[in-house]
Amino acid sequence: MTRKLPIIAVATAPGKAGVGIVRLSGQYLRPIIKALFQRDLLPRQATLLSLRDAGGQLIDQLVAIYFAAPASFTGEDVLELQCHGGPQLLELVMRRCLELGKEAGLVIAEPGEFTLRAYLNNKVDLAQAEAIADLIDAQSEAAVRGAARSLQGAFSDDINSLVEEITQLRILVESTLDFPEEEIEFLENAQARDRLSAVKTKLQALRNNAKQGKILRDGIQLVLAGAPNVGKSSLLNRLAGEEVAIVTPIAGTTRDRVKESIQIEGVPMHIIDTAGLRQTSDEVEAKGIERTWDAIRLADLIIFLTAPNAEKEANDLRVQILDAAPANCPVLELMNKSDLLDKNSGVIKDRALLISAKTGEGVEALKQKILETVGWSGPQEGAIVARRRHLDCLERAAEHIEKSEKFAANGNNSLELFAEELSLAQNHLGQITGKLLPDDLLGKIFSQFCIGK
Ligand SMILES: Nc1nc2c(ncn2[C@@H]2O[C@H](COP(=O)(O)OP(=O)(O)O)[C@@H](O)[C@H]2O)c(=O)[nH]1
Ligand SMILES: [Mg+2]
Repeated sequence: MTRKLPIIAVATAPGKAGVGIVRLSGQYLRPIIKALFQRDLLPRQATLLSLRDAGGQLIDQLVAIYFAAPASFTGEDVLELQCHGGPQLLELVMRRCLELGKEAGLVIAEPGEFTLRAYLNNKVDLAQAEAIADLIDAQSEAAVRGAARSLQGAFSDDINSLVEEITQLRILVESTLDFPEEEIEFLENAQARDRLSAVKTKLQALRNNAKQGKILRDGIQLVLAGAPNVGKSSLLNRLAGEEVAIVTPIAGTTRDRVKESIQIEGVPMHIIDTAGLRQTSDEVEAKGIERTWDAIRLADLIIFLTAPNAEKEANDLRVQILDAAPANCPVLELMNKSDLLDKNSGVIKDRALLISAKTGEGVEALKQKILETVGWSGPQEGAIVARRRHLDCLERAAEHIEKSEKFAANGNNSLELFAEELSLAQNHLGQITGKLLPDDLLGKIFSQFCIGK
């Protein structure tokens, strides 16, 4: 994975554009530059140049910028060719570069290889490298800002300072282990317990921050489920503000999943409207219902919709849905068609939130309820973006801190185990920024990048 050959790729998105950029990175690009333009380039200067094919015909007039190693994105020599942004033209530029760079071993870059090199050359740590991909993929303004902050190192700094605090604590413990006679009263004297609880508090804050960051990055998979005709598609349309799904009084209208992404206060919500759950002999509808269950099994949040006069079905469905929902996936029960309820007749159920997809009643309150239910605590000053991977590492670290706390409570008899748990917690934190990361995981992370990144 860590090959040393010079690489090339189109860095801009496929399609027509004013400008398209071809980027090269390698340990020593000067011979390739010379071959392309018959001259050297001064670092960090935009130079207008002509690129010609083997027959001397002009391919494009372009602006070239050369970044000399190590002062570049990848830490290697980098050459950026800012061409006109036509797909065919960029193809020709690439081909010509590959032709002239053949001798130097120039090859087409693999997905994420530029960023991988930046990581391997210590230009960014792993969390920052991931933030580059997250910045590019950001689905909302808040996610852009969070990714930019992670890229600047806000998340990594927090991780590193926590690792440092744990290191200090470990040094303290391990030095005591070398002098057994001093072990007595160690935990009290060194205020080890206080320091441990400070670490724990910090870690908890980091986990909360990362949890928010994951919501910003990935958004929420919100599944609308319920019996046919309760108004699931109407609610989707109401939330989306347009007619995305077909609504009719005929039960079984929605047969396939309809997806729509919206934002609630900057939080991306991927709403999945599903086929109503019921027994059916219709083959297509049955397939749709199977897909509904699939969606439920992958949801971050389920809205279980009911309607007046459909309470009987609801009682059966509620159990089945709660059963199929992933652990930790909240199920929000709503009663739709509140406009049909006689508000004075006492049929209003207190258990379910009331809304009307038809009139819009309760929909604003529902949006707030959704944010609250997924644990969104509003736009934060220092928000970052985070991934499942980060949350997993933080969770494992927290488990080891918990264990170390138990050993600390045991007094001096368990000092060694105490230190061991601290070290394990550190390892998991280190994986976030890439220290102590297994190699296969590294490949997996970077292969998810797009080509040219
Ligand atoms: N009165 C009233 N009718 C609604 C409301 N929401 C949906 N409906 C009607 O209920 C029927 C079924 O709606 P639809 O959204 O297709 O339900 P789905 O099968 O759950 O997707 C349609 O005739 C809708 O116009 C509501 O809030 N109030
Ligand atoms: Mg429907």
